[in-house]
Amino acid sequence: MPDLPQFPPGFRFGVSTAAYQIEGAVAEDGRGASIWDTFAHAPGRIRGGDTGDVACEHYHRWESDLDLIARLGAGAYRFSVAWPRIQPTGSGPVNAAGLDFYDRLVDGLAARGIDPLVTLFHWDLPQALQDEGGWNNRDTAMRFAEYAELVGERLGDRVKLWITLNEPYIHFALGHVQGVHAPGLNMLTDQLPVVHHLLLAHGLAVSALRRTSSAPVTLANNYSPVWPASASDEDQMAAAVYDMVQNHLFTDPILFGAYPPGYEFLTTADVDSIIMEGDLEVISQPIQALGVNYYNPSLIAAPPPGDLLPFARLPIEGYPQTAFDWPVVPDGLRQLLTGLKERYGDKLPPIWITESGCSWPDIDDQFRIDYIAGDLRAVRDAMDAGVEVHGYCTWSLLDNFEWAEGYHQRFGLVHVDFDTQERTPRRSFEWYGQVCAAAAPSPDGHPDPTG
Ligand code: GCO
Repeated sequence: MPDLPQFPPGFRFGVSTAAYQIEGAVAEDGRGASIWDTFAHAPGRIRGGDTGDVACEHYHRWESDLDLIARLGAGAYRFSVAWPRIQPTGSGPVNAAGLDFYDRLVDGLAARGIDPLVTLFHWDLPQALQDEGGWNNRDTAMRFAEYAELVGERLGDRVKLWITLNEPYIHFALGHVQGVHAPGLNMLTDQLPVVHHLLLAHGLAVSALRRTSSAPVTLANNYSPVWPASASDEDQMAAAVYDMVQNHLFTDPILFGAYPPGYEFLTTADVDSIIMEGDLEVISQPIQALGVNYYNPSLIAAPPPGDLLPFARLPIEGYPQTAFDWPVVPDGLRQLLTGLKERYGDKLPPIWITESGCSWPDIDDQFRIDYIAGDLRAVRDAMDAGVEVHGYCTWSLLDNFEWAEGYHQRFGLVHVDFDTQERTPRRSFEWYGQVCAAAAPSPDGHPDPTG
């Protein structure tokens, strides 16, 4: 039995994936192109020239993959719906075959006693909407609400938790400023419309899901405790700016109904030409949980002279490193959870850890076992300090398409041979199965994800 602290009755253990990273079948059953199809096929964008065209062939192997989750004994499975399967051009009539796939998936989970946690947007925006400006265009938020309504109407009676957006900060920063993710833009000024329209899309989707489902709604941000490189004013200022953009920009408007101080640098225009009357009321509708994706802290210094960004990220030395060269700092998860509690107080809803995991290639992966155990202990420490946490989903069930790294980073409890599609459970799979088995059911026997 894993040497781990006890979690309260009803606490859920699960696994996370995302559509473009595992499904493949990118041109089947009416699916339209997404910005990730376009980006991955652009020369030089993805390590090794990899694409998500085939990935883990989950679209055709979903039943045996759900059997793997059931073998784990996981209580929850977080996956994402590919918008281009539901509406190939991001608007207009439903593509029935696409929605039918997720209908079967949700029924398959129910048949195995696994709660579906559904992410509506895990970065695969329909390319046709990007051609109209993407998130820089306010209309995209309206299209997202229509998409959310269609999915809510079909799946809303069985979904146990909705996640509107996955990591809007990462999608904004890496996709629209650094250009290393889709849509591959380098917007160095006037980024506020992208930020605001993502948040507005979240708010409009909350309204749509309220109309079509009784399940709780959240969104998942990638949070990172920010460590200033020194006590100098310059490093402290840079760290404060980074903390604002990564940790507060996509959370304050939702939980406080206001942007964090200092956000104005994201535009040269009058903010009232972007933030319309009533928008913040839509964005700040109550959510019933907050999704937290955690990987590591951020060590921040003032940028070198002439650098375009107002901060510089430094490597964190002195900690074990994953195969992705990310530092392993489990206490960073405790720091960020207690930090969220300190900042948001009684406005902070219960937390779901929607992602936590590491890139590690070995089948005999004690490294991954130790990683997950460390994060679980950090979660327990935060709960003992008063933070309400209702579940933990590790990233990921399967090795999969790791964005700009292609298939060179392996995050799965299960190894995937991408030449044969053979799945091989790692040692961490068996270990995590024991963690799931130790989960105490809630008094009513079938715990609600929000507890
Ligand atoms: C993210 C995404 C996942 C990644 C995982 C490892 O957090 O970037 O949600 O799709 O694959 O986090 O980077």
